[in-house]
Amino acid sequence: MREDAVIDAHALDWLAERLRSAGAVTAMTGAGISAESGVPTFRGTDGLWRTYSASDLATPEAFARDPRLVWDWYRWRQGIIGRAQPNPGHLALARLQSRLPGFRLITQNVDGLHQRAGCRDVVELHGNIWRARCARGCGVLADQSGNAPGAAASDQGDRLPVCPCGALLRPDIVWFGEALDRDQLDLAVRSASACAVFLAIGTSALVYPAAGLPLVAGRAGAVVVEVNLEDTPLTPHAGLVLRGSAAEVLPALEARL
Ligand code: BV8
Ligand code: ZN
Repeated sequence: MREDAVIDAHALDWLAERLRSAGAVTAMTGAGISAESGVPTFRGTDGLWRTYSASDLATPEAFARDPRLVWDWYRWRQGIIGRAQPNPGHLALARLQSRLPGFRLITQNVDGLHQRAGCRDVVELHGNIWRARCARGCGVLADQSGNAPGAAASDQGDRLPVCPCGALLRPDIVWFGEALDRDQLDLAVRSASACAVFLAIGTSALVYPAAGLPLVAGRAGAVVVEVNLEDTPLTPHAGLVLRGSAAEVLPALEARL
């Protein structure tokens, strides 16, 4: 059944029935789910990539060239994200996870808002802004939550964070041209290939390999559902398109479960 209705009750009832009978359900989110928490998206009107260039800030080359510029940008984003609250979209996904045994949540977001909404075992494809790791790769991981607004001022001041091995620490984030964490990617591909329903929520479906996951699910026979304010390259491949904001559509869906 293909429905391009704007959040029509019939489509939500149909989907709720599919979720109830599905053994495994996988949801993947992008920046759109955090937009209503005040976290800028990447490609939206106030999107990060409109103001800043990804190649200047989110690549290993950019960090090698100017680590202070990169850290200043991530600390600015930590400021915004630290003041943000999970919204009804994040909270509805946490409730879906508690009500659907085979539910798996995958995110491209680095903001940690799903975990703050109560979601467990979130597959973070692109890392997390509240973690840093050794830029030389000695394996050290460092908690950055001290940078959150209101957190006890970390003794770091605006010095660049340094690893005990003497190298710089870098944000524990997957930058363009960098491989995703093998285990996280495997888990995501396995969940996509084994689910009966795949929900693609608030993503422009442009960045790979994440954008390939709904297609993996569709090829494996899952119903692919897109929740977005607008069309994306994924729209033609979706079995159901719910045109609306994540903070409205997801609570309405969960309420019908
Ligand atoms: C790699 C961390 C190789 C940084 C990020 C195949 C084809 C073409 C290109 C490639 C390919 N394979 C690889 C590439 C290159 C590249 C890529 O995909 N480039 C794109 C731009 C073409 N991929 C990579 O570089 C990946 N690495 O391939 O490595 C390799 C392999 C092995 C060994 C060595 C190397 C790494 C990609 C990860 C990069 N890091 N994030 C940071 O955050 O600082 S990606 C970053 O951008 C996000 O994490 C996210 O993934 C992406 C942004 O997309 P969205 O989240 O979808 O956000 P966007 O703003 O675009 O869209 C928001 C959507 O929400 C919109 O549709 C909007 O309508 C909607 N919306 C808005 N409000 C709402 C809403 N919807 C609902 N409700 C609302 N309220
Ligand atoms: Zn180190």
